[in-house]
Amino acid sequence: MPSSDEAATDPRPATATGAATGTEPGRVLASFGRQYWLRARSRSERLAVTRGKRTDLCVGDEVELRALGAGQAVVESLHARTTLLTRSDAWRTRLIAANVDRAAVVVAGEPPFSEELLMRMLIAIETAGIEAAIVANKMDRPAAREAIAPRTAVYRSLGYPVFEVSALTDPSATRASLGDWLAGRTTVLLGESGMGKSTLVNALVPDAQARTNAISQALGTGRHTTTFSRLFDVPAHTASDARIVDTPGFQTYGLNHLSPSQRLHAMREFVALIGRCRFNDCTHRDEPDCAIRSAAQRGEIDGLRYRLFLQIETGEG
Ligand SMILES: Nc1nc2c(ncn2[C@@H]2O[C@H](COP(=O)(O)OP(=O)(O)O)[C@@H](O)[C@H]2O)c(=O)[nH]1
Ligand SMILES: [Mg+2]
Ligand SMILES: [Zn+2]
Repeated sequence: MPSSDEAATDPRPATATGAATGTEPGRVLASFGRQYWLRARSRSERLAVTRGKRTDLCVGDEVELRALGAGQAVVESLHARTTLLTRSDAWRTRLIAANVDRAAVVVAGEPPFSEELLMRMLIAIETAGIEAAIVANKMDRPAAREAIAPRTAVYRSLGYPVFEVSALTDPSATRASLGDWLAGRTTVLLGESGMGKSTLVNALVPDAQARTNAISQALGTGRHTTTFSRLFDVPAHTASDARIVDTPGFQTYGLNHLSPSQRLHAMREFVALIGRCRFNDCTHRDEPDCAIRSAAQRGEIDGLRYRLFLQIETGEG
């Protein structure tokens, strides 16, 4: 656990705050390398650096910060996280967002979305103990709508909330559709580029662009304007007590940080079949009496998800 090192060597109790120590709680609203944009409990926002070159903080993290004046601060310690969403390859794990309750994956029929990427994201989200939903965007386009309908039906039948919206052409209906689900939570938005994630963020958070510009300015001209994740408050008239985290569009989503068993258990329709194969070490490809393959062949579980799962397992080795 990378985050525990510093806390363990910190003599102050984790709950120490205020005048005695000169620190106050804050939240990471955006992160870029070793620099963080924080909001203190006093609601002032400032740029912060970490001690000891630590880079293991991410958007959503709760920290203790010490103001240094001139809009600067130093992060003294990291509070325990309720959740942590990550992605990984064979070499490293990247932090996406901390302390989020929910995740919405934005998909659309035009351009066609990658269902393998959607599955990878859902597997990571659910294994992290985060509630998932799917936002099907561009419903104003009949062709996009038709292309996506059979697939969203599968996810609805698996129990995922599916919100059908047109973020560009009907932002007010989009806000009405998502408002209740967002209320009282912190939600991270994920999706491939081109699906309409920025359009959706702008529909939910009208000052998102202005706030992003302010952060870019604090960092120095034009840096990273579209490549960092940001946490925004959703206006109360759209959803009360709601926050969303916008993320850059991912073209890949590695699951190397999960075990094969974790990936298998995140396939909702597989769960009732696990342990029913003839062989304990069944890979669910071509072994005789594989309960999962048989269910796919009989049409009891979705064939495409079954095939894409095998493809994901091949990729993850
Ligand atoms: N027809 C239609 N186009 C949309 C909608 N939402 C976004 N788009 C368009 O899709 C393209 C990609 O949108 P953008 O928000 O930049 O996607 P991102 O890469 O996921 O952030 C842009 O040309 C948008 O105008 C929608 O609801 N309907
Ligand atoms: Mg975008
Ligand atoms: Zn099997």
